[in-house]
Amino acid sequence: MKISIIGAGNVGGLTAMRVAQDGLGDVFLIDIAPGLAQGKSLDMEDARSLLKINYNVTGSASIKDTEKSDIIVVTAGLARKPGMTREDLANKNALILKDICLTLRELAGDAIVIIVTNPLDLMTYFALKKTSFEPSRLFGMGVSLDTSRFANLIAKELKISPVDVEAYVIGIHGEGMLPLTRLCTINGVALDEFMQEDRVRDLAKRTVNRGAEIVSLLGSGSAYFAPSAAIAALVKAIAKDEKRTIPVSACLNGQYGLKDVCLGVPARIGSTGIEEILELDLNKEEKEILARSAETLRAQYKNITA
Ligand code: NAI
Ligand code: 2OP
Repeated sequence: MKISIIGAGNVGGLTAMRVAQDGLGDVFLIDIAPGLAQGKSLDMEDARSLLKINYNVTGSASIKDTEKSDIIVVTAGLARKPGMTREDLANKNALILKDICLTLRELAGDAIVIIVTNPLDLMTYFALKKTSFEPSRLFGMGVSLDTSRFANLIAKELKISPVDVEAYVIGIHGEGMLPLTRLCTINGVALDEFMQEDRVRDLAKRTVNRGAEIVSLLGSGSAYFAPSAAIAALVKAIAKDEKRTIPVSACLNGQYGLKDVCLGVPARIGSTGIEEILELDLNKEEKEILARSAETLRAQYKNITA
């Protein structure tokens, strides 16, 4: 497997390390900043004898090195600063993505592409339009990170292992995300058996704000430990044809009553990318929130000038 990661910043660098250490394939780390990807890949190589793992990581400043990749992760672009929303990054990151997409279409037309650059759902849709890739082969990572954050907060509150929590977050990877509190379970038992409704609502709110909370604590840059873990899980599901259900930003085609918009929904992920988008049994209020999110994204997309 050839796995290319475009953008060797905080998220891309750590993703390269996780994917290499998991033995998922030969990793190509690419960044426009001279020396950055090469420097990080040499550093990662130097760890091989300590870790007793023989992985291959190649650093490059040329996007042409993505040629004939099986999987491509796009993390190139600006990260938000304190006080910024993800949407504030739209135009600048669209410009960066535009050139990358044209190259990918030319050199790696058979790859499965995971978009990470924010604002995630808008950039995923933008990349689909620019590459003309099949929607099953190009999708975004966002709500699996939010789901993991929600599970973590629930586990901490109940003083249990996060492994036993099944959380659900769908919709926009942004302020409009939809934590599905009524579907969350602990080892199959509904969350409301363990926690008062107002506590659950509070944790859902903290999940929505978690990215901003981390941005404001870091002072510069945004989260990368959990994001890179979420990306590595998707790469593994594809590389190992795991057929795992993982929420991703997918281009809907009638599911949830919506079409031609990228939104976070659970999907079965395997070697061909999205094998199926799963439709949760949403209530009227939840469906309305998703429909409003789709409208918001469509309006925001119209403002992208790249
Ligand atoms: P960073 O600033 O550490 O790294 C971004 C890298 O992209 C820089 O090294 C830069 O040189 C590189 N880059 C810019 N233009 C490029 C091009 N044309 N070709 C190759 N490389 C290029 O930022 P970080 O923290 O790694 O975040 C990257 C992006 O991922 C941001 O847009 C951020 O908002 C987003 N993000 C999304 C998450 C999600 O859940 N979807 C989670 C975390 C970050
Ligand atoms: C996050 O949620 C920056 O989108 C990224 O942390």
